[in-house]
This record gives sequence, structure tokens and C-alpha cells, in this order.
Amino acid sequence: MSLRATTTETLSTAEWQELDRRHHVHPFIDSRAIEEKGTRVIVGAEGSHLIDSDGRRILDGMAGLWCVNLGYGRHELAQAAYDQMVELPYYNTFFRSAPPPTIELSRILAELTPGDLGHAFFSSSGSEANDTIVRLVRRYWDVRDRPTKKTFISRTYAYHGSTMAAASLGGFEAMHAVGDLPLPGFEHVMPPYWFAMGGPDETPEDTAERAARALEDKILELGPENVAAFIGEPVIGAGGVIVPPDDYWPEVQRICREHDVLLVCDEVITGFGRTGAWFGAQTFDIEPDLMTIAKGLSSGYAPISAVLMTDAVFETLSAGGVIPHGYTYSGHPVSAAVAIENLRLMKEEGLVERVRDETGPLLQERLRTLADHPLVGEVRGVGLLGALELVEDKATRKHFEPMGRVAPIAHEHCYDEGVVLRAMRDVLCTSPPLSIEPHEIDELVERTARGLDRTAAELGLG
Ligand code: PXG
Repeated sequence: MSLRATTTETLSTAEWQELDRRHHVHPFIDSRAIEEKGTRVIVGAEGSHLIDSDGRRILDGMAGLWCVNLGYGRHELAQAAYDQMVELPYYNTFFRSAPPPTIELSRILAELTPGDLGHAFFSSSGSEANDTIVRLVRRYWDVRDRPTKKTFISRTYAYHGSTMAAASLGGFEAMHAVGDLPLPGFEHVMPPYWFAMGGPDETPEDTAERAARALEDKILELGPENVAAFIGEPVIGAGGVIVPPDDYWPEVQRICREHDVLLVCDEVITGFGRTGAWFGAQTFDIEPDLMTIAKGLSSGYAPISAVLMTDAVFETLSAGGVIPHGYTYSGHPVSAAVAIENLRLMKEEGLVERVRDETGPLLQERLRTLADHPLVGEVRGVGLLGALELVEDKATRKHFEPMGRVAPIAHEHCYDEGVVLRAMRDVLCTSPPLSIEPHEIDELVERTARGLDRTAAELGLG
């Protein structure tokens, strides 16, 4: 019996919930919901399943928070962390020092990534990595003697993290409302989100074309001499799994190159196999100048993120002299060792190819069987990312009012049926472990279907 299991045996679910209510402040603080419904206490996990404090096994349709790509319970990763902790639990990467796993991981990433993203700057979270990008990109243009090129263009519905700069990059009004954001120098344009933004006669390709035009118009409106970079997730993740048509990203890349605007891909969710290629940039055939990675880099077993940059960006930054930027945990050796082992296992087990050839197509096909459900206005996804857009009227794409009421109801019913999904506005998202088995994909979709039926019944539509 593990220590953790022993610990949980000492308290009942209600007791954990009471302590949590009293002392623990959760992210995206919603104290009233916790007060009313209580916290779900997750005590263990194995493969694709979570185990809660009542001993229930629940299929994790979200890989934790879009991150446990290799699945739970991988002893090899625990061993890698243990070995590194014994060998060298910590040393910094400041002052010309570095531990071997950190150096080794930067080499592996240079090989794995598309184009010539040959240099890695490490941090602990996606938010820190995106803050780093803001500082480094602004520095880059200073060194190139173009100090007015400072504005970042991002998109509505983008999620880039919760720190001041990352939340400014993000495209959520509710997040901007906390902390008086966005900071100056952050602009937003529309994403290629046909279902919510496409006109009645528009195809998804038309909407994507309009979204690319919106970027170019914004660059021209601000003046290319003032625009530093465009940042986007190859597939918008937390904003509702918004999958662009094939032409969108190459056109965005063309626009950025034409106006001398750096192209940044935030691959925190799409990196490491999620879309059926190692990186979303490969799925959409682009070569960014910088890339943010986190989550799947270590399958969430240890906190680690990185900013990857091309030789050209790195050489420019280097030419400018010392850059006072870095974190205590930049290149943490334990996290780096876990990431190396995670990537080794992913390669050994052919996980990315499996997502591309087997589990990705299966999830997409099975999810699309839900398109006939009365609540489902659209099924979309790529690889092991999927989304169901819930609507009142399928023909007109009319959502329920108020927006964001129905997906959380569906989320609860799906949980009761034994699958965790993610509700965002009225979109139900899934992003299961990349190690998910085909029969578990069937289960995921069947449980979701039952959750949707219960939701329809609750809404009086059953
Ligand atoms: N970029 C992207 C694309 C992300 O999805 C971050 C950056 C920030 O990473 P950190 O490690 O700082 O959280 C993310 C994180 C959700 C949810 O509700 C999604 C994320 C984080 C928390 C909640 O779906 N994505």
C-alpha cells in the first residue's frame, strides 16, 4: 500500500472536502461551486483512469489538463526522477553552469522540432514560457535596431496562460477583467472559428480566409514597423478545440514573413503527438520562428516548459549581450530527466505514429457518430483532440442562452457516467492520454453519448 493510499484512508471524502474548502484556494477560483458541490478528491490513477476518494474509476478524457500524454502510472518516469534526485536534485543554469540532463534535453528538442528551432530556454510552465517570449522577442527587435516593433498580435479565444503577459496574449475577456489586462502592446484578431463566427453563407475556408485577412489588416493598421510577432496555438485548445482549415496557417505564415513579423506557435497542447505529428506546426505545414512547449514534454509528471527559437533568433539575441531573464527552476535537472525519459518512451512505443494512424482516426470517427445527437451542432477535432459544440438549433448554429450553461451540465452528467471532459462555453472538449486504448476510445464516446442523453433529458429535450 503506497503512502498516498494510506494517507487517504485516514480521511473520508467529506473530511478532505471540508479541509479543502477551508484552506485551499483553487485556480480559476470559484469558491461558491466548491462550497455547494464539494471538491472532487483524486487519489490515484492508472493508465487512462483516475481513481477518486470514493474508489470510483473514471476515464480521463482530458489527460489531466491536456498533458498526461503517456498515461498514468509509468514507473519509468518515476525512476528517472528518483535517479536524478539522488544524483543531483538541483543545480541552476545561471552563471555558466548546467546539469547534463538539461543540456541533453536541449539537444533532443533541437532534433525533434521542425525547421531550425535549434535552441531551448527552459522554465516550469507554459505561462512563464510565453512571458519569456514577450521579453525575448521585444529584445530581439531592439538588437536589430527596430525598437518600435513591440506589439504582439494574438487571437480571441486563444489561451496562452495566466501570468500578466500570458493572459494579455490570451483572448478571453473574463481573464482580461482580472488585473486590468491586456497590458499595452497586445492586440487580438479573430480566429478561424467557423461555427461561431462564420456567416450563414460562409464555408469554413471562407471564415479562415477572413481570419487571415484580419491579421494582415491589423498589421497594416498598427504599421508593420510596430508589430513584433503573431502568436497562435496551431489548434486553439482551451478555447474550445478550434481546428483551422489547411490553408489558414500557411497563409498566416506568408503574411508574417511579408511584413517581417515573427511567427510564434504556442504548442503547449498541440506539441508531442497530440495532433498526430510531433508538433502541430508539422500538421499544418509551417515553420515558426519561436515555439512554446510544456505539458506533454514531461507528460505532466514534472513541471517543465521551454521556448524554442531558431538559430537566427538566437544569434540575434546573443549579439545583444547579456539578457537579464531567467528562473530558479530554468532547466531543472529532475524535470529534464523526466522529459528525456518521456520522449524516449514515446519514441520507443511509436506513440505519435499510433495517434496518426490508429487512435486519432478512431477517436475522430467515433466522435462523429455523435453528430446526430439533438444537442450536437458540430463535431470537430484532429488527432486526439476533439470537441462537441452544443446548440439549441443545429440548422442555424444557435447556442443555448445564456452561453456556457449547457456544457457544464453535460460535463457533470458525463462525469457521473464515468468520463471526464472539459466544458468551455458550450463546447465539450476531449484530449485523452495518447496512450489510450481503442476500446477505451469506444468507452469514452459511449459514456459521452449517455451524458448527452441525460443532459437533453434535464433540459426537457429528451
Ligand atoms: N499555452 C497553452 C496553449 C495552454 O493550453 C498555457 C499556455 C499555459 O500553461 P501553464 O503551464 O502556465 O498553465 C496553456 C495551459 C483549461 C486549462 O481549463 C488549460 C490550460 C491551463 C489551465 C487550464 O482547459 N492550458
